[in-house]
Amino acid sequence: MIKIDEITKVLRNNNIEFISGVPDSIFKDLCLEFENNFKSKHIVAANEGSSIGLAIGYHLASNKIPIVYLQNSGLGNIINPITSLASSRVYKIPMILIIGWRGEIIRKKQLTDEPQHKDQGMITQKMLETMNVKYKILDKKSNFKKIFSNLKTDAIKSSRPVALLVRKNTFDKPSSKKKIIPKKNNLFSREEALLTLIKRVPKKIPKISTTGMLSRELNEFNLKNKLEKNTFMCVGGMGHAISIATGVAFKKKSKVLCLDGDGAITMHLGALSTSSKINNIIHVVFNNDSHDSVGGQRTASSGTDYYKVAKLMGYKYSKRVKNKKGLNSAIIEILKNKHSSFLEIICTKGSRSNLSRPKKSMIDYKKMFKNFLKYETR
Ligand SMILES: Cc1ncc(C[n+]2csc(CCOP(=O)(O)OP(=O)(O)O)c2C)c(N)n1
Repeated sequence: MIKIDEITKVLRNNNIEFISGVPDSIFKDLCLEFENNFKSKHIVAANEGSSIGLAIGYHLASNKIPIVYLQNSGLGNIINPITSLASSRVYKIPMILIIGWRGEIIRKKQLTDEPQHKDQGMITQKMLETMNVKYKILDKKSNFKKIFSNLKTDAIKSSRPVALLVRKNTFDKPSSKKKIIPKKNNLFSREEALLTLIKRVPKKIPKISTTGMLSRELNEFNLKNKLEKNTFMCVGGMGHAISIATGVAFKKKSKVLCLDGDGAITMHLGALSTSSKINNIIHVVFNNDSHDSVGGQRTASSGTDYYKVAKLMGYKYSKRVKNKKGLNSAIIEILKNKHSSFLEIICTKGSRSNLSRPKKSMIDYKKMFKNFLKYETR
């Protein structure tokens, strides 16, 4: 395995002074290392496309090579700024992308991974080739120093984005590990907050849950209570749960509940300008001040008062709660009111280590949900 310390040493020796991205579990320790030891050189972005914009700006101002890191799920978010700005037919901006390869293919075989990573894992190389981004695969046996130096030379010579495609289990743990987010005492965990809320929500209300652990926690509750049918888990498409909920609410008369994360809401914050106009939307954000599901790294919007932002973006009702009592009374108000509602729940990061994964096929979940919404299923 490649030691995290070796990566950071190589980056320092190559005078890398700009790193931006959205974290990924494949290199969670590396992201934490950027956070801890590259503080002034590191920007967590709202979404991966935004990282490309930041990198372009940095290059224009410094003539140096920026680094952008992302999970391959974020490739969709970077296509536009790469192909229409950084590409060799437009502004020719050199940069190095470090891409975590979920659903990776080894010797033409796909490794077992979650359903949302299967297609993306399969087309990742093709996407890079189509975007004219030269890439090298990095695994635990690679010589990082050599590969990085060659890629950097290539980025400079050809003046375009190049990439490192990183396999699972490539990186070792860092030698020193620091906690980056102070523990918030007396707050409930995301799961405790979720269970407190969900027990008060009538069963007839459709739920759309965000990408990551929250959906797994909800799925466990649903299984125990025979409620799987009223939930659509937004397992991929991070940041789009609220738009999906808005689409459902647009068609349905009942209230529709979106269970969101602070990282996810930040990724496509503009969607709130649409959702806030739909009266039957209940938008709940579990704010644990982190990308908890991929390692607990800070979000770009760390410290934001989401309930204030939501109000400014048009939600008629908007509140922040920090405990059971506040949450219980807010949900009673929300279920009574006739307008779009937003609730920010402050909670701690972390999840149970024995949390199960959804076991049915995504098609089965979809069919159940569509039946629940009283649509015909195919
Ligand atoms: C476009 C995209 N980028 C990155 C990821 C990887 N990813 C999955 S869950 C997650 C963190 C979500 O954070 P948040 O919404 O705050 O929820 P939490 O995990 O803290 O509950 C990330 C970054 C992804 N799935 N899709």
